[in-house]
Amino acid sequence: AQQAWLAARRPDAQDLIQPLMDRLAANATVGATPAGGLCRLALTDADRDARDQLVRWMRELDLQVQVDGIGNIFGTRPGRRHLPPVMTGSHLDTVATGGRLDGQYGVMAGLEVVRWLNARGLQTERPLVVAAFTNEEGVRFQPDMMGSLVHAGGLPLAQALDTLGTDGTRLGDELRRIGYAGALPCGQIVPHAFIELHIEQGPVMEAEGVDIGAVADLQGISWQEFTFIGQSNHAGTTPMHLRRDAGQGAAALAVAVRALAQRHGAPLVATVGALQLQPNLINVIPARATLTVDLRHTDEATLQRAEAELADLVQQLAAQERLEVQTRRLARFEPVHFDLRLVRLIQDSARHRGWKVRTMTSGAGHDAQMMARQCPAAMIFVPSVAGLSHNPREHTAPEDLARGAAVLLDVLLALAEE
Ligand code: HGY
Ligand code: MN
Ligand code: MN
Ligand code: MN
Repeated sequence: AQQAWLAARRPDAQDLIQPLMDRLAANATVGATPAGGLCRLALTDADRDARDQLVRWMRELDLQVQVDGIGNIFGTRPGRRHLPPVMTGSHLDTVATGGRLDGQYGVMAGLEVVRWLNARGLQTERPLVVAAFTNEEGVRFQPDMMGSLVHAGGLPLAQALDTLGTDGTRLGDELRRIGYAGALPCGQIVPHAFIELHIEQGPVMEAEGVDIGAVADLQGISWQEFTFIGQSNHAGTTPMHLRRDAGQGAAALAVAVRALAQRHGAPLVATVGALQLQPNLINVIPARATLTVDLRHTDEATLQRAEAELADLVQQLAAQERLEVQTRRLARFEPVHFDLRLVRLIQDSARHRGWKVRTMTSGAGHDAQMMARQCPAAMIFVPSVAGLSHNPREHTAPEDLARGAAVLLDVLLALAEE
């Protein structure tokens, strides 16, 4: 029955291109950067403006809008029956040097599915929900995927609200300041299934000429911050053997982190993304050095081993440079395996449309990995040009964006009829 229902209704991807591109272009006017990307750190004014625009669009589409205690926004399209809804969604916040598609694409495509159904007066058995989760990127407030993590019960709301940002602000205060401390209890909406549409943000699909990625799993993520503490001193008068140079500790660790990743080999990836020296002056030996290490791997035991090796390295370097060292864990998520039945629905839709589909592992973290704690979940990927993301030059061809939206529509409708 489902297949027949689907076959009778599926739109050509072409039908979706223009409205989707128009919606993405309108969305990209909020928090736009001179480089042509987006800068919408969670709970800033730019994030607020994007949220306000989304709520306006949801209301225009006759969706019932609800906001929960961590600021997650849900737009519900009623179904014929009061059943657990089929949910799709992603995030509106970005890294400071973000592109126009990361997160945005999944939310805007969800709105386009609703618009397509409204235009045809089609009602699904189950309600449909489009979601925008708070603070997926975790740049200003850690951990990342925070809104969906609280929704899925992985982080108590009170603890999340007390999180202090890298700018010293308290998350709960910022949420209230922008007007998105909502009344809906977190986790109240329990979906029948969750599907997230996202750009790959990596080079694999483009290299292999793949149209649709059916994401079956997502690698584990470890975020830590290390602070080396030495002694600031005069750069000219202090002999090398008398120094306690925090900067040397941090620089040595950054080099050692890459060697650790090379020793383990793919798919382990390791990144020193942030590094601050204090007092950061040309003629003063650094007293303190703070750096972050992002480790990821598809296998939990290997990720744990890499973390243990990193901990040993940090201790060795601190001893060698006669430094103290403090460690702060900022996020830790185990690898996630998505629901194979949903993965197959994605594959079926792509194949039925004659497109090349590949089963994939996600290198990036996504809200779907948190939703997988609450209900069956899976992701649809489309290719990223040159594999670029977290970069204003992030780009995906409109035809590819439309293909992803068409597969999303197929899968959501199939799930909404069961
Ligand atoms: O870091 C990540 O992978 C996610 O985009 N926050
Ligand atoms: Mn994203
Ligand atoms: Mn991202
Ligand atoms: Mn992400």
